[in-house]
Amino acid sequence: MEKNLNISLVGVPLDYGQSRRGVDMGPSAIRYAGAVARLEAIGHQVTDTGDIAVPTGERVGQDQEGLKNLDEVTNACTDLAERVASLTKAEEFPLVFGGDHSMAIGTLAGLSEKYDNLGVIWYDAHADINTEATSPSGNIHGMPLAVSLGMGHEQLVNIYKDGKKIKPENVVIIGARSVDPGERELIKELGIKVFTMHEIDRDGMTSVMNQAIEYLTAKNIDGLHLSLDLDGLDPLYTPGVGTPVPGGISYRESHLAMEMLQDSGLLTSAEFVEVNPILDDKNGTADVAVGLIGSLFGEKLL
Ligand code: Z70
Ligand code: MN
Ligand code: MN
Ligand code: MN
Repeated sequence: MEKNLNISLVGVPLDYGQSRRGVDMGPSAIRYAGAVARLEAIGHQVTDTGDIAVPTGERVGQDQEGLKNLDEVTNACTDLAERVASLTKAEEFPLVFGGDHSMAIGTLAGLSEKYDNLGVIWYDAHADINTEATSPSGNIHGMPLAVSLGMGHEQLVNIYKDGKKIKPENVVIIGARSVDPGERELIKELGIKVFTMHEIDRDGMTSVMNQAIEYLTAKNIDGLHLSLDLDGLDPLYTPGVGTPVPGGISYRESHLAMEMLQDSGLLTSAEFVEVNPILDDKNGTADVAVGLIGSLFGEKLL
């Protein structure tokens, strides 16, 4: 990654992919925590392209075939895919703020316009690889990885363009510690690379990130996307998320992971999702997100 990128921010004030209100305010919270100034101080050129339009107010969504708010999520992800595709076309680096994680369906769909062999790092307590057949909740934020791999409801799978947007062998999940039975099966069936909390504790984050980067490099990826769910960190550091899971990645491990991604020079896009200011403590989760953005984009300690 270059030292002065042209970074374009996109906000996705989406909360239809899950059941707790407030995560639609995530993009505002991350901006308020100083994301633009932080990136500019590193030397990057930053353009805030604003938010994707998502219907607000009282919930208008309808459940369809075991999926909550299917049309609302579809519409937002379609708009996001178009925005992301136009940014990569303009050689801008897309940096997307959420919003619940269902938005990743749109981000990855948009990225698929430019990248045929995209690598994806999924930094999350969850695997987000349910389909409507395996989901315990019907929440689409538990499904974006499956959908992007071509599995699940066809309305979601065919967002922006028909079919799968990424390859299973190009995905690395980091931080998983809450995986549903159907997700476990699909992970095994597809052979997806997962570093759970067990591997992080046993081998250390340095080893895990080195392995992840080596693994993806060996796939000859033509771009690398980081999809970072703030619930990947331990809720001690990021309480402002809808589904906190104890025993998570530490603040220091997360900064190290971001610094190692920066040093890899591979990153071509990123998203920071699931910041919920209503559940947060003094916007601390957005502060952590902005700190991680600093490390990811080349802030140095000395
Ligand atoms: C569960 C489901 C999830 C985030 C919760 C939870 C998914 N596996 N994802 N919080 N970010 O409902 O599918
Ligand atoms: Mn809303
Ligand atoms: Mn997630
Ligand atoms: Mn999660």
